[in-house]
Amino acid sequence: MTSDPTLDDRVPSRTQVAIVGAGPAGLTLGHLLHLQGIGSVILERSSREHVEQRLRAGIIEQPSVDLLVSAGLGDRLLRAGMVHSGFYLRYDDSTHYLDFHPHTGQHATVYGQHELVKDLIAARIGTRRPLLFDTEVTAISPTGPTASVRYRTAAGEHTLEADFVVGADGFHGAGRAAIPAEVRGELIREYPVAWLGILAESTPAAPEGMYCPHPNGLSVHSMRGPKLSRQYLQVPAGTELGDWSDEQIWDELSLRCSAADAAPLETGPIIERSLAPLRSYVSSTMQYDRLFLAGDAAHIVPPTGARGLNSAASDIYYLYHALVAHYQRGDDRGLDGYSAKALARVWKAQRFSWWMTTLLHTFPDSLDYDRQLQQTELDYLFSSEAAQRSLAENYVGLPF
Ligand code: RFL
Ligand code: PHB
Repeated sequence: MTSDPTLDDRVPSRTQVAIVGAGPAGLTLGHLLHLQGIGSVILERSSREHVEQRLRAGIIEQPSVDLLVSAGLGDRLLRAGMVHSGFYLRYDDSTHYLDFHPHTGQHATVYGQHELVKDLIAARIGTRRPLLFDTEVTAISPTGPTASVRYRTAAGEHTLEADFVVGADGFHGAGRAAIPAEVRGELIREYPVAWLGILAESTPAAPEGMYCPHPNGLSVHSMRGPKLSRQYLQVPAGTELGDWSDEQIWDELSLRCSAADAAPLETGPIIERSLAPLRSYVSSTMQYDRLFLAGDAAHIVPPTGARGLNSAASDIYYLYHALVAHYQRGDDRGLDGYSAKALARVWKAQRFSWWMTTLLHTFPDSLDYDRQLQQTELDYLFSSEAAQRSLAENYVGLPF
């Protein structure tokens, strides 16, 4: 076993809040509760190395940054994160810039999710509260006078009792499955496309993020550093990573982002590839008795609007305040109203993600009519300050 304070023998058989999943949602909640003296145990299926290296989100909105900074979790984020005042949109041979700052006074921060997860894990270990890796939750019992969680480690099966269980265990976790199917409605929209993502040792295509809608499909050009680009290609659903050679990826990225007013795209060694299907999902309830869902466990969006991690942060903000009111003042109104409050903001993120997704992709079944609407919407965006303001306030993040 390891020498960090996550050893099995430090884990109590009872805690106040059992948190399933050491992603951004679970780790942030555990830390916020710790600051208020509320105990938790975090159980994570994967290894520490795996969660610290899993490449995902990059765009962190202002309310999420504020939440992390207020909890003392933002030091490295503020030091190493790249402040982006807006983003570029390149189409029809020309490049446009949309500046959020004049409309909102705010900006977005580009900081790799895995770097954030490293910071959150280091902070958790600093609190000496339990965080178990390689620990899979196999069953959650949320009803009765106490909740319980069954989990499996290399040492065998165990049970943890808790006042509450938080399912912050992502889209494929055990949390949502513990809500009976007859209680939980599901709202789903699947798109016939996916994003093939690369991390490459090359200079980013533009000084800030850039979206390039193109008849072949969208390309997205983001970054993780001055010589480290993060880029995405819209590909058909069902594509496999091996279907594309490095050369084909660079050719297609270069084609989609080419413009008369732009330098050619710099290429370089591709150091990581990933595939993400584009789908939207919302669970109609985020609470069942003593179980609360947060983040991707309850809802996902296509990555186009860069909202997923940020929606997880708003859930955590509401749930944290509700748990503090319960423990410190015996006030359960926040817990009772959690699902409705969290879902109201989740739906705003769903709306924005749907809008960005339909605006920027070329779908295989798009009609000429749809393409004309996209063109008109883009033209409207760059001719209307009101439209720019609306996009800007959503991209930097609506208040929690
Ligand atoms: P996570 O990060 O999936 O963490 C859940 C954790 O739970 C563990 N787990 C279990 N542990 C114990 N027992 C079980 N039975 C378990 N089942 C699962 C998992 O191992 C995992 O460690 O969920 P969380 O915390 O809700 O965070 C959500 C975000 O990860 C996600 O929404 C974002 O990555 C989405 N996303 C983006 N969001 C943004 O806000 N801005 C972006 O720029 C952005 N870009 C992206 C993205 C997601 C992408 N992909 C890969 C889908 C770009 C991409 C390409
Ligand atoms: C990213 O930097 O990973 C990124 C950028 C823009 C998006 C999604 C993800 O819409």
